[in-house]
Amino acid sequence: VADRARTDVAALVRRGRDGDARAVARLISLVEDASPALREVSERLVEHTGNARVLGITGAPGVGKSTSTSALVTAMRATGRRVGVLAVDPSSPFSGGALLGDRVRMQDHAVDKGVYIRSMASRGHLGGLSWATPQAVRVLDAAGCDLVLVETVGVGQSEVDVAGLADTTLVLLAPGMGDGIQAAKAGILEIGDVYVVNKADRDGATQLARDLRGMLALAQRADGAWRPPIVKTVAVKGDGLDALVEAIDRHHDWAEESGELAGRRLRRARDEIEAIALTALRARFVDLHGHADLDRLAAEVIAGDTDPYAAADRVVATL
Ligand SMILES: Nc1nc2c(ncn2[C@@H]2O[C@H](COP(=O)(O)OP(=O)(O)OP(=O)(O)O)[C@@H](O)[C@H]2O)c(=O)[nH]1
Ligand SMILES: [Mg+2]
Repeated sequence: VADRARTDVAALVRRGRDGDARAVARLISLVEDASPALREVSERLVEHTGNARVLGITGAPGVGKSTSTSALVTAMRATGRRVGVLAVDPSSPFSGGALLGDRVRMQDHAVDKGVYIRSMASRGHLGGLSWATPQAVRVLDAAGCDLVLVETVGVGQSEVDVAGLADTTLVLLAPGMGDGIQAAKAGILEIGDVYVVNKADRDGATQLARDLRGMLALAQRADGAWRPPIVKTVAVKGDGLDALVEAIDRHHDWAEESGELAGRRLRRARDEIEAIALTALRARFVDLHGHADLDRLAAEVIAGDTDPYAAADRVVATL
């Protein structure tokens, strides 16, 4: 409550929209910390959003996501687009090494006014990435970014989460990392709109691209469906970046024309509402039904006075 009293959200949003990077950073912090001001932030942002395209970038640790993100920022800036970057670290808040590396690499862009860069720890939030990232994307959208890049390490569920968040999802692979097997295992064959074989300067890149093409060809796709292209890059040198930008733009155009983009955005908003509602319900459940209350119901179940379904119905009816 003290936080709300101190935070002039309206002024922050105004400054953020004027391109004040510190205001943007502050807004993202409010989101990330689930500040009491979060509701007002969300409310005040909404009329300024809907312009940014969201590009998800995922792949196994070390494939070159951050290097590619940085190279993409350079390429996108060259076309005059304002760019926001969210590097989401799905690991615990205590292992900051990867983030530090990202920050160092991203310093290339530190003096560019048209670029916002932010690392976010997804911490142990219920729902991980899905929780704060959409709001952080909205902050950058409202701040006038034409494009928001969301980088996340492809471990566990996070790459699927990033695909749910993005208008276009890039899946990165690199030779010599056992990615062929990883691709099939992690289900990344379903989530990529554009596949990137990075480190194309290394042995095995051509073979990896060929294997990947073979695996993608096995997927059933309806007529008129998007066929994900494979682009080879050497992110450290910027090689292949023009072709990558072209593939991204082509996917965007297709998604817009086919209705896929509208469908994804609708699904995304729906998921977000559901996640917020369920979080609120859970909080209310805990508020209303402390241990004592549940223990009493449990005792009734044990005594044979009621069954667990009836007991649960009674609880749900109060929410
Ligand atoms: N040879 C070669 N090395 C590359 C290329 N792209 C990136 N690297 C190197 O690969 C290493 C990992 O690159 P990052 O961009 O940090 O990879 P990442 O996927 O972001 O890694 P995490 O965030 O830790 O998952 C770095 O040493 C890069 O310099 C490339 O095209 N060719
Ligand atoms: Mg990285």
